[in-house]
Amino acid sequence: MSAFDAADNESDQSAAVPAITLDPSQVVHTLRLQGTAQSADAFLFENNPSTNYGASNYVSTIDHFLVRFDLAALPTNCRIVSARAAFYVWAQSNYQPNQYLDIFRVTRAWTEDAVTWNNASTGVVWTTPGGDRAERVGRILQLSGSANWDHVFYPPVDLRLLVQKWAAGTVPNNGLLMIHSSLTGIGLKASEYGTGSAPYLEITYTEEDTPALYELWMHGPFTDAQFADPAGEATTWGRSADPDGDGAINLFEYSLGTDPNAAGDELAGALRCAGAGDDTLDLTFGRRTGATGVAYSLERSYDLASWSVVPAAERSESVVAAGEMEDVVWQVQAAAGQPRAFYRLRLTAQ
Ligand SMILES: [Ca+2]
Ligand SMILES: [Ca+2]
Ligand SMILES: [Ca+2]
Repeated sequence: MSAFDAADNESDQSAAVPAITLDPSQVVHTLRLQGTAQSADAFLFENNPSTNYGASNYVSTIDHFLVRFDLAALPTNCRIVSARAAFYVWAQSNYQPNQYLDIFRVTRAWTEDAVTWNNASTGVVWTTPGGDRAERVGRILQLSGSANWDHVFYPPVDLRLLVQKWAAGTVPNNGLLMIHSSLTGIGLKASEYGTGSAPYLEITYTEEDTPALYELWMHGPFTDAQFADPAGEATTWGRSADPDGDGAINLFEYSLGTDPNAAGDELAGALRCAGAGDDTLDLTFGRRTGATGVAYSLERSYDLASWSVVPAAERSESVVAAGEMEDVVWQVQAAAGQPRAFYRLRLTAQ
């Protein structure tokens, strides 16, 4: 390729550019879900607990608001790159500072034309009136000023992790519950109002495999009731919590494939040792395939007092894939002049 300047002088030819073959699985797709064909929603009012507002296209002041987007077009096995939900406010009254709209994951199925404050569907009551929910997945800080908070979409809420769980079937897609916990009055529009102001969920994704995220794994050992307790993030289900008190935080239990609800399991024996030949040692451990958010390193000591990291260049690695977990073998050579050596595995949260 060459270029020409204004005087029509031609530049030197550039070097040939090799053709790039794009992996089809890495192509980013966009899915925008909005309106009555792609979502269902309903307002819930504590003062009218038996009235269905599934067909209402707006309300002047919300109490609770349910919305569920139809994810049928999303592949089960995919990687969510981004997912953002937005809601249209058309009025604000009695503004007070430090007020939020909190958004939760809904844990019970509901039907748009029958859901009320008391009932999820016809003849089925919520366990918690106003909607059964687990963890909060987002919140919107209310700001004053009609320029930003009247006839406009709120800033979008990041729902990437939740949509990844819905896509993979980790948790069922029962939608979102917005709770108006504030003193500020908010008027909101629903899917029936038209696509210019209906709530929307915009997803970008690739057809790569579902990633091995802690946030997906945690729905195995922990329950919705536990996720519903915000304090549980520090004590029960969060990455840094250690509910079984065995010294391994949940992130490390996830990383090693151990049980976060059982102390005294295989953590102490995570690193298995076998002689592989003269002066050669095989150190084996189980690692979650594709684990993210954690780094694994090997440490060595000659006296059990002073430890140092074994540089990656001083160990060879071989991996035997086995589904969700893989066996990793780090082979090390005996250190010259040392009658004995001790090894330990170190996990570091990132
Ligand atoms: Ca509706
Ligand atoms: Ca633990
Ligand atoms: Ca454990």
